[in-house]
Amino acid sequence: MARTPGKLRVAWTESQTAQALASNPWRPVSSVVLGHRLLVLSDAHLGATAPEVEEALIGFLDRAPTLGDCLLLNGDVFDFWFAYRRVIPRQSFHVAAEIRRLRRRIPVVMVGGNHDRWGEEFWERDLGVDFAPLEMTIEIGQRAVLAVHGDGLTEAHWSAEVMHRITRHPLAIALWKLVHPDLGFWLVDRMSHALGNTTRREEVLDRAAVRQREWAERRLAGDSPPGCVVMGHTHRPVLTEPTPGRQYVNPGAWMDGYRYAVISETGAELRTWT
Ligand SMILES: [Mn+2]
Repeated sequence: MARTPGKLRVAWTESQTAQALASNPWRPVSSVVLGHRLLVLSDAHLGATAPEVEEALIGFLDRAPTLGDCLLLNGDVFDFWFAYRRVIPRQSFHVAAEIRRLRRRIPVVMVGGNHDRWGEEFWERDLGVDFAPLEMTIEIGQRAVLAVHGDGLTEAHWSAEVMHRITRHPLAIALWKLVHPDLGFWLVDRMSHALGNTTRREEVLDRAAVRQREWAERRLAGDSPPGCVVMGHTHRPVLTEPTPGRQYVNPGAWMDGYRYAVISETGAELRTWT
């Protein structure tokens, strides 16, 4: 399936980060390297998961600078997130505040998932977090890392494709913005299965995970491949190296045992937070 190319290419050097934060803490800078030790997590589905999932994530964000030197939030951190003009979703407040606090210490970037793609300029303007709704390429040392949540690549059923087109359409997004947020969230609670990814059927997820890996391995074997492809969405932890030095990573879901990954210039590791 054809994909929109990455909206932005973000990176920092340490001194440029410091400089940018000193002159204007609201805008991140693009330059060369985001960091050398990238933390990746996705699929916390906050709002639909137990309070402990949020508490653990806040603990992780607080300690993140001791684990890595930059962070990628790779989609579906929130079970629903939508950028209204003047209000923000209440259930995301604590984690958003913690992300803001962390952003003062290390670079943070975010890619939208099928549950929280509608970030618009909120993350960048209010939190200093580079945000891309579909995919992003970042530099970790000399290594290009392609980050994509993974929805739209793995669903075999036509209805999922229709849903992806609707939820990504500018007109649908503009109309949704006119719905009162309390009503909007009430509606989402009732139709969240339609956003996809709520299936817990093991064999469906297994097949989706295989399609994701195949997609990633095609990207790694294609023209000007990245050094690493990272995805979430299927909640299946995976680490493969189809070509020496080129890896596909899925950290698995934060909501399933607080999983995350660490990607460096030369390797990647699957981890769990305790
Ligand atoms: Mn997802």
